[in-house]
Amino acid sequence: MSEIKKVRVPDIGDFKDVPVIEILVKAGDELAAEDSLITLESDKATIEVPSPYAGTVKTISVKVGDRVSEGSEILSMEVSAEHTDEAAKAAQSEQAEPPQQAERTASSDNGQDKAQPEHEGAADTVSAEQASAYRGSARQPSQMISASQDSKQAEVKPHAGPSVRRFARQLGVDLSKVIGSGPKQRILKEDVQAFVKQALSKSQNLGVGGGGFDLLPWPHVDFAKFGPIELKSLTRIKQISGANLHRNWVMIPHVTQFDEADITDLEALRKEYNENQQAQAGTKLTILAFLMKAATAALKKFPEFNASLDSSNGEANLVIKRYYHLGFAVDTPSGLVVPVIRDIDQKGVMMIADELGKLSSLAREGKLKPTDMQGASFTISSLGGIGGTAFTPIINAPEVAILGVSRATLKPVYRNGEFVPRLILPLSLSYDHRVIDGASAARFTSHLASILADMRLALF
Ligand code: CAO
Repeated sequence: MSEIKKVRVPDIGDFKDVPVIEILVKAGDELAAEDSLITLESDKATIEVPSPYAGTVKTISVKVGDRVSEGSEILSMEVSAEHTDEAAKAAQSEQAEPPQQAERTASSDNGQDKAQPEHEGAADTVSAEQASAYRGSARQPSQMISASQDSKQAEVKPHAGPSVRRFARQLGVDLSKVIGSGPKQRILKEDVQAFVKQALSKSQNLGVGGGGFDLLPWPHVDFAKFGPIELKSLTRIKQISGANLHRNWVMIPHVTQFDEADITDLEALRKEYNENQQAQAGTKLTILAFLMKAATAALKKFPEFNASLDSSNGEANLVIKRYYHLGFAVDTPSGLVVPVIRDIDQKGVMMIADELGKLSSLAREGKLKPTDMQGASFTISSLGGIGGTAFTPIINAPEVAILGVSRATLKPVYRNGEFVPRLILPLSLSYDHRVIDGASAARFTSHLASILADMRLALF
């Protein structure tokens, strides 16, 4: 005998109208009790709601972006009567569990998980951003949330769901070493698989690929022996972007192509526009807005630069994107962030400049939403407002190229038998050499430089 049960959001403490950021199941999925159903994210915590029953998902009542509170319907499940009885018994026995036990479970480490598999999800929702855990409708969420938030150990727990944790344990993978590619650096099953693949290929290459020069352990030096020191923790943004940059630098064979664009005429146009229009429009037209437009025209001509590598079916493929969402690096007091302006091909430079200004302000105030930083197909990193002549930007995976821009300076250019002063903009294009050949990169930057010298070329 089976019956249809509606699963609702359980008591989640003081949280109300919490956005759903992930749906972890779909209709037809066979679930075990305690499998995660959805992830909620409030300002302060990430909350994963587990299934109270084992059974089959029939219908899903929520979608990503919906806001839910205690009692909101999540889904309906077909549950065998036997399982509902078991769930009720389990709930009763958990209610009898003393609070200290629940708190210890919430911050338990992997060793404890092994001894108590029924509690394994307790730390699953503890993310680096002080995310907290909620397990089992019969427990007291507020106790568990505070237990997670209070525990320093819990703050650094990897952010992964119960099934991924189980999978990682089966393979003996230490999740703290795995970089998550899901929302908020959440670790997905594919990340664990990629980690294992990488570890296997590393061990195969050990002592062979390095020509006798394998990586040495990181040097640990007592700097205090040499003089006064100060310890400063890295900001959260730097810790996350550092892990991403490290992965991208190590995993992508980068080459950087340097070039120069003559932007004398473009700068004259920009200045004239700003002098005449800025007061009315209220938006400052910057070089970066033109660069985005010009880069998009170049991406249309060279689609492999607006792409990502994909090996999900076991072969290497290129996913060419027919949309033009450009990320741009913003220097903030807490570190580097990369908001994204969408559909650049459908926008004029004024609209782009307006969005640039708004997103840069939000970035500096730390108010960007995760969606403001998603979906880029290509990125521009401009240090032109600060200085420098060239640099080697690191590709923002899974993109395959990034354009670095340095400060434009007046240079003497030989034209028609004489040197004339021209405003020259340095370009540094880093590209993934697995996807892009050097010749294509040189063609791309030459074409981009031509467009910047004469924006009318962006029309073609
Ligand atoms: N050459 C010469 N001058 C430039 C220039 C360039 N390439 N780019 C900008 N400028 C000028 C601007 O015209 C502006 O001058 P005025 O105030 O006289 O008009 C001034 O520099 C400041 O520009 P800006 O930085 O406010 O505006 P922007 O649109 O060029 O850049 C943003 C916006 C968000 C990209 C920038 O503020 C920023 O944060 N840059 C840093 C990005 C970064 O850290 N990259 C490194 C990533 S790898 O670690």
